[in-house]
Amino acid sequence: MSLWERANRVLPGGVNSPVRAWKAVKGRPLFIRKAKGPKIYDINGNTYIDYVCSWGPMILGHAHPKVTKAIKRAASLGTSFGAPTRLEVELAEMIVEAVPSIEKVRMVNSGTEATMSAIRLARAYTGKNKVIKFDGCYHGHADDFLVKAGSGLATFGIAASPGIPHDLVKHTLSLPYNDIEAVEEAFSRSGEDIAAVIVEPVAGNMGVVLPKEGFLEGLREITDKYGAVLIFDEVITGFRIGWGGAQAHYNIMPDLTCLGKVIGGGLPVGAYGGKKEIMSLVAPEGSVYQAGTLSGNPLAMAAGLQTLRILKEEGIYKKLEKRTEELVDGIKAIARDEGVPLQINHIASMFSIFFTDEPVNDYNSALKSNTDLFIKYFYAMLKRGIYLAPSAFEASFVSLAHRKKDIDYTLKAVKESLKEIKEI
Ligand code: HOZ
Repeated sequence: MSLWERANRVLPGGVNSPVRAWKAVKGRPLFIRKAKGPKIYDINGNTYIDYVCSWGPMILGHAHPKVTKAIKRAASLGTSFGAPTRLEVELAEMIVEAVPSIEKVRMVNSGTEATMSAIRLARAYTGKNKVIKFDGCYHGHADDFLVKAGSGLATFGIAASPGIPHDLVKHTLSLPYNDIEAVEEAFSRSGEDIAAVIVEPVAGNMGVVLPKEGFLEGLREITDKYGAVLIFDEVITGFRIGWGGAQAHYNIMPDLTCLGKVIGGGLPVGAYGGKKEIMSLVAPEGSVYQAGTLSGNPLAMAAGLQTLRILKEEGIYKKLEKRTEELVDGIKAIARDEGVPLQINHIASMFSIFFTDEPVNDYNSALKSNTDLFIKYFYAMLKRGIYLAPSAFEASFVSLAHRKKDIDYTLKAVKESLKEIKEI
């Protein structure tokens, strides 16, 4: 019996997270044996240049020697104590120093925990109930957010997950991304009961979609006007699009920020933080309850801390951006030469290709892209040793371990793949 068959007998859909099952590309996932630098190796002896990067965390590349050493050292001292450690304080200090709007932070174990805790906190702080999110944004799998969500739900065309009480989801309003008039209108109708607006400041779960000029500014103004909490979900963008995340890049300060991925250096982690005034409501300083046996886990803290120490070095983000630009510009030029209409949305070291000739600014325009062509491209690239996310609605990530030769090799594969899919 194959490993995939065995997996399907004991794991729902054979996986522990839906997008991994390759349903959107109508295939079977690779089983990964190991990864090093920019490459992953499957159990059948194939090697790929990896642009999934574990869906974002591996910004330094896989198995970075310094991060591995930090994890080994932490593990040799014990893997979990359920008590305070120096490492968690140091990582929190680093986050507070880097992310401009965060004064206090609480470590959790995943992005989902971070966003669900941030919403509870926003409701407690404002005494209001409703939450505005945006179509195609994904904030983890807590009940409040699974309405017109991105990532796996976009991939599988699930509008909303069953199992969520209507009484709860009636408090979630999902509006079109980049549509500030829709937000104004929602506030003028129900502003007295809107606790929070949660947004990916750069959307990364319907593919990459950038905020239009004025959108994030508008959110800040409207939430200020109505006394609602503005939450930036920077689980993907935090320490990815720059040292201070999207908020530093766009210079818009949210009240609360959710983090994950990069701050754990490849280990399970999440965090939420923000203004002292709001964060002081979190137990035990305040009465908003949230807890976790493994929160602040020493291995995750050690990996995160070492990752951030490297990212803080002068010129690191510039280097990463330059490498990504080489790739993105190269793909654009090849697509032009080959006459394949596509859009590339790109910021720093994350990007997405949409097979469409229309700009992609929101969920609807993302859904209009040609997913059949994406599937062909996905397999054409895979055949040539390039591992992309198995969905048209996920971001690609470049790491510091991707060298010029990896980019050149990838561009050669893009050229051949675009030629090939044109002919099908
Ligand atoms: N929701 C993640 C991508 N946006 C997928 C995580 C995974 O399958 O590992």
